Amino acid sequence: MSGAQAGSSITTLGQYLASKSLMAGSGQTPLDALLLDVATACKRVADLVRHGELAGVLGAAGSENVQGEDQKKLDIIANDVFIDSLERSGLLAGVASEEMDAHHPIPDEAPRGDLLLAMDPLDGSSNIDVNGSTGTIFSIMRRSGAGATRDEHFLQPGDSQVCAGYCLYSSATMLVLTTGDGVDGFTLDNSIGEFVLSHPKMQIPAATSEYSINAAYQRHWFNPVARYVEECVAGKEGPRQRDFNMRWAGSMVGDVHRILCRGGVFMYPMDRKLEAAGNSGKLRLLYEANPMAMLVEQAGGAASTGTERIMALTPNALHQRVPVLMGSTEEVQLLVEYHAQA
Ligand code: AHM
Ligand code: MG
Repeated sequence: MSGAQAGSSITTLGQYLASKSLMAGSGQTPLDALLLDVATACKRVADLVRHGELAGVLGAAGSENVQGEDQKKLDIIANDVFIDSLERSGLLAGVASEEMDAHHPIPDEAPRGDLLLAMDPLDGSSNIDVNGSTGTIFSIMRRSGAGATRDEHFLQPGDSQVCAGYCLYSSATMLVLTTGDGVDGFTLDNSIGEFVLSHPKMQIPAATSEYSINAAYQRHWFNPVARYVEECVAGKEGPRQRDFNMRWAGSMVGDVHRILCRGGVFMYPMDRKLEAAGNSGKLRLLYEANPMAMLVEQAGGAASTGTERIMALTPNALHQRVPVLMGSTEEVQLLVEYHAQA
C-alpha cells in the first residue's frame, strides 16, 4: 500500500495552519498563505531531487555564488523554483538567498506584501550528485517602513523571525517548521501530494551522547572545540565517563533533523583555516544559522556561536557567516563553558 494507512485520520499542512489561525481568532493569514506556497515549491524541488540524473539536474553549473563557492545545477534550479513559486504571491516584500548576491525584489507589476523570506534553496550541495540528503532552509521576517525593499531590511536578529523551517529531501521528504509555538514535522505523502502532520511537538532531549562535526578539520580547531571532542572520543575512560557516537551527514538539514528526532549536538565552529581565509565561520547567519537556531530553541535545545546566543546577533551583511554550535542543551552549555574558560 502506498501513502497513509487506509481509513486513518490525517492532518494536512493546510488543515494544520487553518486550525492554528482559527484558534488565534483569525482567518487565513498572509503567513499561512506563504507557507503553503513554500510547501508547493518544496514539492517541486523534491520531485527534481527524486528524479536525479533522469531529470538532468545533477552536476556542476560552472558558476560561482557571491561567496566564491561552486554552484551545482540544482542549487540554481532550486533557487529559480522558489522565486517562481513565491514572487507573484502578493505576500512578499523580497527574497534573499544563498545563491543571489543581493535580495530579489518583487517585480513592479506584482502585488507586494510585508513578509521577507531568506533561504538556502538547496543546502548540502556536496550531497546532490551522490544521492545523499539535501534540504531547503528558510526564515521569514516582517518588513517595516515604506518604499522599496533594500538588503538592509533583512538584517534583523534571529529573534525577529516570525517563522523558520526546512524541507529535508531524503528517503522521505519532510517539512519541519515553527511559528514560535513549538516545532511540528510533516511528511510528504506522494500518493495525495500533501504534507501530512507526522511529527507533532518535536523535542530535543537535554542530554545526549551523539555529536556531529567534520573531523577532517581537527588540526584547525581552536582549543574549546578540540577539548570538547577529545573528551567525547575518550568515552567511558575519559572525563565524560560515557561513550559517544559521531554522525556527519554533510548536510546541515540532515544533521539538525537527526538532532530534532533523537538529540545530539551539531558543530560547525570557527577554526584557524576559516580565520586565515578571512571568514567569520562557514554557515550563513540569515538563512542557515538563524532559522535552524529558532527550530532548535523551539524544540527545547540551544544554539550558540560559542560566546553568544545565535538569535541575539544583529546581522551586518546578507551573507554574513557565523560559527554554529546547536542541539541538546547540556552539550551546548558545556561548549559555551569551554569557550568562556579559554
Ligand atoms: P552549502 O549551503 O553550500 O551546501 O554549504 C552548507 C553545508 C552544510 O549543509 C553542511 O553542514 C556543511 O556545509 C558541510 O561543510 P563541509 O563540506 O565543510 O563539511
Ligand atoms: Mg547551505
